[in-house]
Parts: sequence; C-alpha cells; structure tokens
Amino acid sequence: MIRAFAAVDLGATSGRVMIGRVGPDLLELEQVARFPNGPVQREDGLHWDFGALCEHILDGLAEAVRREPAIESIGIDSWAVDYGLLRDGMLLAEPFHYRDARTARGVEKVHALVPFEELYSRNGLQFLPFNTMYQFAVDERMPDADTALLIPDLLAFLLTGARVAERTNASTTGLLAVHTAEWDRDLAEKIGVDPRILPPLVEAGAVIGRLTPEVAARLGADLPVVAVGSHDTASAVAAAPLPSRESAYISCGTWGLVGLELDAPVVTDAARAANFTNELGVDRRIRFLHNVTGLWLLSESVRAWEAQDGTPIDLPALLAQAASVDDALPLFDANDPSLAAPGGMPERIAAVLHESGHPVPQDRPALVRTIVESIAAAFADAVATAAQLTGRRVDAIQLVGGGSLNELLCQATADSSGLPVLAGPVEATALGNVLVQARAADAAPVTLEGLRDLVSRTHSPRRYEPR
Ligand code: LRH
Repeated sequence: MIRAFAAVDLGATSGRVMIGRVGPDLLELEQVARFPNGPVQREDGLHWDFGALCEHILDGLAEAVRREPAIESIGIDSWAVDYGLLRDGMLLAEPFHYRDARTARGVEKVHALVPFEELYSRNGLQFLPFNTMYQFAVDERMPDADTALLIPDLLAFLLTGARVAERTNASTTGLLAVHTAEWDRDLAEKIGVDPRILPPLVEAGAVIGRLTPEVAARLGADLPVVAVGSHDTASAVAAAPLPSRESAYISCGTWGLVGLELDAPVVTDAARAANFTNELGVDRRIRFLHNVTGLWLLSESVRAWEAQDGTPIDLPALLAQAASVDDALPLFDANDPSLAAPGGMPERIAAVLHESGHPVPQDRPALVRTIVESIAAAFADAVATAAQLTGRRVDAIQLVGGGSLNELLCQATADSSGLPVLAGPVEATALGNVLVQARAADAAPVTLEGLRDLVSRTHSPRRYEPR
C-alpha cells in the first residue's frame, strides 16, 4: 500500500511543500509549492520574511491535501540556528536571519563569559559565529520572552499550539549538552539566558500535536504535525544511503556539511582545533562534521552577475564553459570569513585571491572553475581531517543535496580527495523528512539503515571515480 506525507522544507533560496509517497519499494516526492525564502533587509538588519512564509506554507499544505487527501501527517525542516521569541503565545518580532552582522557582538559577549574551550567541552559544537546562543546574547527582546522556538518548531507551534524543541535542531543552539543531549541550563544561565525559555525536547518521530481548528479548517484536513530531523542537515544525512559505516557524507547546498556519522561524540582538543562539530542526528547518531561554504559562493556570484547584466544567467551553460577551461587556476579558502555575507561576491573572492598573492581569473567561466575547485579542495580537506580525527579509513563519499547535480563539483571532489563520490539523492533533505514521518506511522523500516536501504533501492547514485 502507498502511504502519503507532507514535507515542508525551507532552504536558503526557496521553501517548498512536497508530497512524499512511501511503499515497500517506493519513495517518491511531488513538489506542490515553491516560494522564495531568501533574507529580507529591514531597518534593523536581515530577517526571515516570516509573515509571507507562513502564508505560503499554509497555501502549499492546503494544495497538498487537495491533491492527495490521504496525507497522514506534516513534517517541517529548515536550516539550523534561527529562532523566534514568544510571549503569551505571540511572536515578539520577526525572526532574524543568521547572516545578519549582529552575531559578531554576541560572540564577544558570550566568549567573555565562557571561553570557547569550555563551550566546546560542554556543547561539542564547532565555532560558527551565528550559533543560536550568540544570537540570544544580543537579542533585545530576550527579557520579554517566555519561550524560544527554532524555526521549524515555531512553525509547528503556529500550526498546532504545542511548544517543543526537536533534538537534532536543538543541538545546533549551543545550549544542548553534548554528552547527555539535554538542555545545559547552567550554561544558559551563565550567558544570561533564562533557561525557562527552552521548551521540552522531543525526538524526531514524535507527534508534536494536531492542527488547531483554524488551521485544520484552512487545510481541509485534521492532521498531526510530526517532528522530523527538523535540522535540514539531520534529515539529509538520515536519507544519505551511505555505502558503509566508513563512508563520509557531504550534504551540499548553500553549505557543504562534510563529515562522518558516529555513535559517540568526539570532543578532543584536536577536534576543537580543527573546528569539527558534534551535532545530533536522527536516532541520536552523531553528525561529526565541519561546515564548508558550499554553493553559496556560486549562487551569490551568479546573483551579482545577473544584477549587473539585468538578465538571468544560464548556469548549466556557464558550468559547461567552466569545465572546459584548462588553464591552471588558483584556489582560495572557501571558508574565508569575508565571504559569509550576501552581496558583491565576485569582487570579494577577487580580494581574497589578491590578498593571498594569487592572480584573479579574468572571465566568468574561469572564476566559476576556481570557485568549484576551491569548494572541492575544502571538501577533500574536511574528509581527510574527519578520518584523521576519528581513526576511520574513509572508503567513499556520499554527496547529497543540490550539489549532487553539479557534475563539475562532484568530479573535482573525487579528484581532490582520491575517493569515489556517489552523488545523490538531490532531494535528500525532503526524503529524510518524509522517511521519519513514514517510520513514525509504521509505513517504513524501523532502523536508519533500513530507511537508507529504501533510499538506495529507489534512488541510484551517480558514481564519480577519482582521476
Ligand atoms: C544547512 C545548515 C547547516 C547550518 C547552517 C546554518 O542548511 O542548516 O547545517 O550550519 O545551515
């Protein structure tokens, strides 16, 4: 029998509502709605366009139910770290976007109270300046709040009225204890955050609640919202059909999340120095990984060129031209902090190349090639470091997400790492979202390996051998 679920997946440029259909040998997605989800500039900084987003999600879900009345539940995932504050059930302000510059002040504030070494030993997280705890530290609304909810939990609250914190995403806040997976209330207090704003934790697969009567009426169905790996990367890794326990994964979209799945965290000095994170995965697996700036460098460059030309750019054509550039090209550090904010990307990459004494490629195909090769080099480096830090002999790289469609990037990653790259599925995040819902409804295998087996039977990867 075929069972159906609705997945809301909020990515860096767009959000989507999908119908996922699951059977013993079937795993399929149908996109129902796609809408913009980029940051919006307000007077006080970069925000989520949250009101518009809610409307798009409700319209998309209503359309999903219209097309597939057998939908059994709804699951929501998005990128990590961002949140909204509530008081008496009312959202206090439009959520900030993590690429807003205010987070730098938060870092200073938090590290003055608790040094990074201590933070790492408690939360196991790599340093990323936008982790929720740094955002909390500079949030002027904090004193007024009674609840903080990460974005997927906030949306689930608006749909159901229930306040929870799904664990995989909670693990990106900086306030979840790495060894117990419970809130570190003492750490929250130390950085000036009232621990009472942190809601009860739930596992991926738990029912968060049923739709409120108003939402049920608008959707034309009374459904439960089920917690999935609400951190998009947790959902993507759950659906990454790793060929073995030794395989590395790269979840490649705007970011490239590069690492290994472990059973226990690694919080050694070496892991801290290499800036490796121990985020929680579905079923409490550890996502031991490093954030590499991924397709952001390319999409921001394209955005700048489109603004300059006043016409859309044919990216596949540009990538094909880049593939045929055969001059030796310079590489730059994809993780250079100056490349994190939106805007002016080609110029900023040129500045990074210039500062490191490299020539700047003179035309777009050559710059695109430099970008792709630089991302691949950073991927290979992170895989090698992950292997070294854990003592694993990595045998292959499973590359999932949007980047799996970029042949140039997949081949360059195989070449720089000397490992085969298995590319796909492109929709790993939405598939992971659907699979966890399906499992909660007894419509999919019980173990993560069983879920991944269903993915590999239904989505054969494309293999790139190192050259
Ligand atoms: C990827 C991602 C990543 C986080 C970043 C904020 O979308 O969730 O895992 O570090 O966005």
